[in-house]
Amino acid sequence: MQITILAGGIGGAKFLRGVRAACPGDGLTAVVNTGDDVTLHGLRICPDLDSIMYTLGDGADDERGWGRKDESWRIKEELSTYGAEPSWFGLGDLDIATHLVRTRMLDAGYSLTDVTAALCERWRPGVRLLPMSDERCETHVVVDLDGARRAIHFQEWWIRHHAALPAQAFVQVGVDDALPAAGVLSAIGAADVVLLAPSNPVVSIGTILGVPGIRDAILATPAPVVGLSPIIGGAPVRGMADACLPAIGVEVSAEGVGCHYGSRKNGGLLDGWLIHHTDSAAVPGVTVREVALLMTDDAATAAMVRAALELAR
Ligand code: FO1
Repeated sequence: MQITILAGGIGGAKFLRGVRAACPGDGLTAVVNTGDDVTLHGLRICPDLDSIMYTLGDGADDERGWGRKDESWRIKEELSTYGAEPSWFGLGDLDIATHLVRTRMLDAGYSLTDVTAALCERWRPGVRLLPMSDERCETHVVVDLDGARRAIHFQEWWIRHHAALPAQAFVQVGVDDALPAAGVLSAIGAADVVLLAPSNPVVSIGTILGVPGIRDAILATPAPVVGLSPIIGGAPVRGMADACLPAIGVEVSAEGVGCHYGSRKNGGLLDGWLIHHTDSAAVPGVTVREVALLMTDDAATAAMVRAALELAR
């Protein structure tokens, strides 16, 4: 069976571990958010692709959720000693090797898709990782800062400001010139099932859907589309979806996000919507099912995936 998953960073990575555990032998393709990508100190950094690659490749620091386990920060300390800004971004020594290889390959003309495949030769994630686009399509956040309204890079908003500055809007810089990466549209069109991971509906799933052609591919695919709610009991399990949803006028609830995604019967995305058993959600035109949605370990996540595939059937 071919399963295609739209996924973001930390939540997406955990979810993909469960998909891999629940579906051994199936063809698994993740379409990954690259809106968080950033160039710092001359290096091209792809946080969501790296979080997923490290997590599936058993190299991630599970506590932090991003970056490498057994990491050290000597270069970061040296950079701040030089006063080389930004000092707020946590660049680990081991992680820098990934960015050096990626940056060198991109500078040599390889696509981000090819670079990701090359890095995965080492990490063997067991899931094909596709960037949503090979073009730069960075998420910037419109905020009021020092008395002026301005757009700052998502990473600065997320890390330096802990998403505490109210987001007035999210802008995908470069999205008009972005195309889905090679393989993305066919991965959606030829899938037996499409899953929306319990990732941030705005800056992860929403960003992927913002790439011209991807939303239409979801609408057109013959495969059932099932989403899993990232909101449990009115709050995100992790991350800061509650700082993002108000900016697009969506209620921070399983029902709010489900209705935001909408039903494929009337131009939306979903056929099915999995919510946590403590929640309730009425999503017109969408079959809602209540399951345990806490990804406490791979077995729990695999059970969620099996429930989603059951709903898809
Ligand atoms: N998140 C933080 O909260 N602080 C950091 O210093 C930080 C550094 C970092 C470096 C590489 C990387 O791949 C991810 C990093 N993240 C950090 C996580 C990242 O900001 C977010 O996980 C994603 O962009 C959102 O999913």
